[in-house]
Amino acid sequence: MAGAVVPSELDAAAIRELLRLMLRQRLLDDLMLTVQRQGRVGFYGPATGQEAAVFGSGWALEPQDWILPALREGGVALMRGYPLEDYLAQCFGNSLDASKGRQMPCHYGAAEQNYATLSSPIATQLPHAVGVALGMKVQHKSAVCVGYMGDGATSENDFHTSLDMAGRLNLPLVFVCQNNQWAISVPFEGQTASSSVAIKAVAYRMPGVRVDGNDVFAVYRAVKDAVDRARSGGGPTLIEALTYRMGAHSTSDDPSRYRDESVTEAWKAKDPIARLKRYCSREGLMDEASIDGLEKTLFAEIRETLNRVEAADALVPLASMFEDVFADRPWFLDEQLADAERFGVVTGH
Ligand SMILES: Cc1ncc(C[n+]2csc(CCOP(=O)(O)OP(=O)(O)O)c2C)c(N)n1
Ligand SMILES: [Mg+2]
Repeated sequence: MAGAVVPSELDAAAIRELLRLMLRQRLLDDLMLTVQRQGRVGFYGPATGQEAAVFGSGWALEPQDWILPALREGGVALMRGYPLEDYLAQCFGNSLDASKGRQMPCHYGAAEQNYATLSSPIATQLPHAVGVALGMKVQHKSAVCVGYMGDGATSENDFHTSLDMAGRLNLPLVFVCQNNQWAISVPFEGQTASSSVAIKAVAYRMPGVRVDGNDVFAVYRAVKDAVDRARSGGGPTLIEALTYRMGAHSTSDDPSRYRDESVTEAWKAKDPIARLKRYCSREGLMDEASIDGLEKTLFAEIRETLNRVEAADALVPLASMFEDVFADRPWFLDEQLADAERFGVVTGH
């Protein structure tokens, strides 16, 4: 990072930890893409190329803060202590999965980390973020809510109503948009008349900040300032972390069919992890040999956890679909369960 401006709060240990988290996410994403291609999980949505936006923003939060995520922020749950076992079990949807296989893979929910479960319809998490932030304000909590989204989400009604209400009510809410310049096959300029995401804040009387989303220090600085302001009653901010989706939208997508991959190659030169590695070597925080060693250790840890989680593969009993909705199961579900057992649809309950 030539000319990197390093926030004073980030000491050497913090920078090394950020590098570790970003490297681990890259290795995890690469491995999970292979695992999906081998038919072992049904779906995966990587954050490849966006790690600075994910971890730079997550680092700015306090434990009492809440996160309403979009698809690519699973790493924020991990950095807050969500166990890798749980992350992987959620992808497999097996008997170790806290959501009992009822969600698509990558739809992590980490209650202990104040990380709400992602819901697939884009931007629907933003009105939820408004609700959480309103609750925090009414209860005078020293907490902030972060609502994440992609660039495509900023064309949704839910985005606009959420910014409007957050601005009007001066909520402790930080909107973080990872602008990776694509909404599946639709490029940024193809889906909005706005010249940026950040400019959309103007209409809702809040600051709109565009930051280099591949510079982990810059993302941290922008989000930390917004979080501090929100916490002290200064109201919401919209942050646009400008980055690039280096791979496919998800495992269900092939970007070579609709975009010029020479542009992707050019963005690879701005790879956030390569930039942070160079910074660490240059500043003597970690030399190349130690970084290589760290990658090997991280990969071994991921492989070991993956093998353990996959080996525990046992399907969630079908009868569990009658559980968890009501504290006391109503008569009609009892009746349906009895029918399902009678016809042999569910067994062993
Ligand atoms: C309301 C709604 N419309 C369409 C879809 C299908 N869909 C899933 S992800 C996606 C694109 C999201 O793009 P963006 O918000 O930029 O996030 P990114 O995936 O690039 O991180 C679309 C259109 C959806 N999930 N929900
Ligand atoms: Mg996008």
